[in-house]
Amino acid sequence: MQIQRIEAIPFAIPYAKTLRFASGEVDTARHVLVRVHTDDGLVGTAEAPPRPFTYGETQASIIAVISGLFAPALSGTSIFAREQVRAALHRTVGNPTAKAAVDMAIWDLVGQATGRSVTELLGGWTDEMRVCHMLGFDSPEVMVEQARRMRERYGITTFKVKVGRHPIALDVDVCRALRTELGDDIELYVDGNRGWTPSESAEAMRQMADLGLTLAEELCPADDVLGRRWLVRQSAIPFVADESVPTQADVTRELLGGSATAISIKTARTGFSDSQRILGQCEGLGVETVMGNQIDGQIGTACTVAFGAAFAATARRAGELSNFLDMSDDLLAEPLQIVDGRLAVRPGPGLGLTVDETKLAHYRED
Ligand code: MUC
Ligand code: MG
Repeated sequence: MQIQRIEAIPFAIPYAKTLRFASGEVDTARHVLVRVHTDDGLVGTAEAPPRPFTYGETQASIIAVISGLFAPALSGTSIFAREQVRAALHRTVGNPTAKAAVDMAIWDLVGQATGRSVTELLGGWTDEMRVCHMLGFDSPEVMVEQARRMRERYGITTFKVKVGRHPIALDVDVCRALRTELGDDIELYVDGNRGWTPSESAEAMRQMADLGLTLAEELCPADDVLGRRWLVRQSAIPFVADESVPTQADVTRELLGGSATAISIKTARTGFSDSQRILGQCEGLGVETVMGNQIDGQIGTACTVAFGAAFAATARRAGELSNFLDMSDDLLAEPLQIVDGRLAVRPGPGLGLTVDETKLAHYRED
């Protein structure tokens, strides 16, 4: 069962509501659908979301690296030789979401070929996760209203609040309003996307100390090396590294350097193979993880839940699995459903994904 060819198809689906955060904004999901074909007719599916403000990748660069380097390097490789696949991908530096999508599409093939779901192959812990919704920048009234709607309509009770604005009161007011209006039974945590300095971050966390926040993510840049260590030392809650940890070595550096005390695992950037390694690293070091969101569509979200549900350590917390609700449409023939605040792993072998070919024809850009 050998890899024969790889398609990298650009598509664009508008958002119903623009997501704004400290490092950028997204109003259209301009992603790349990755399809890995085998010599006996199986097709593995995943998607790569270009995030130039986080990893430097663009839709064009993802297509170029997959078509120009990864496809020729992998042609003829067995889908079961995952270490060979990984070695071939890692010969190229960077390009995390392009590598991750190819890796996950090949895991999808392994599942299809063996009649097992990817979740079973990875760890088989459970078949669903609690969902956390990400709230982008807006006024306190609008953000409270969105959270309320997510709770009423989908049963979601965990929210990651985007922060990192100036003045910091803009974000402090939002978090306070969410806690006051929605009560004590919702979980709230914050993600600064490097928007603040270490001292602004410390001041904001002081002002929000009574709000029962559970995690603080990338409040300031990891490149503020000493400032970030100073901030993390005084943090009363786990400090999550997200965009500062696209590789295993980055995880080691951030944790051992004292610049983070928890890790966001994003299958969109480390696929299944490297996410598995990062999870092992974190468990071995006694560090908590959260399943993060790379502003994923439904295919990316199905990948995140497939991985998150596979392990006890990743299924413990709510995973960031609902960004697709803010999109106007998607590519899956059977849309993902969040019910009672939970998202189930897709049934069936592999990742269980069927692309609606009419929708793909409509949204593809090549
Ligand atoms: C997140 O958790 O930061 C926004 C930027 C990025 O790289 O990912 C998203 C969500
Ligand atoms: Mg983040």
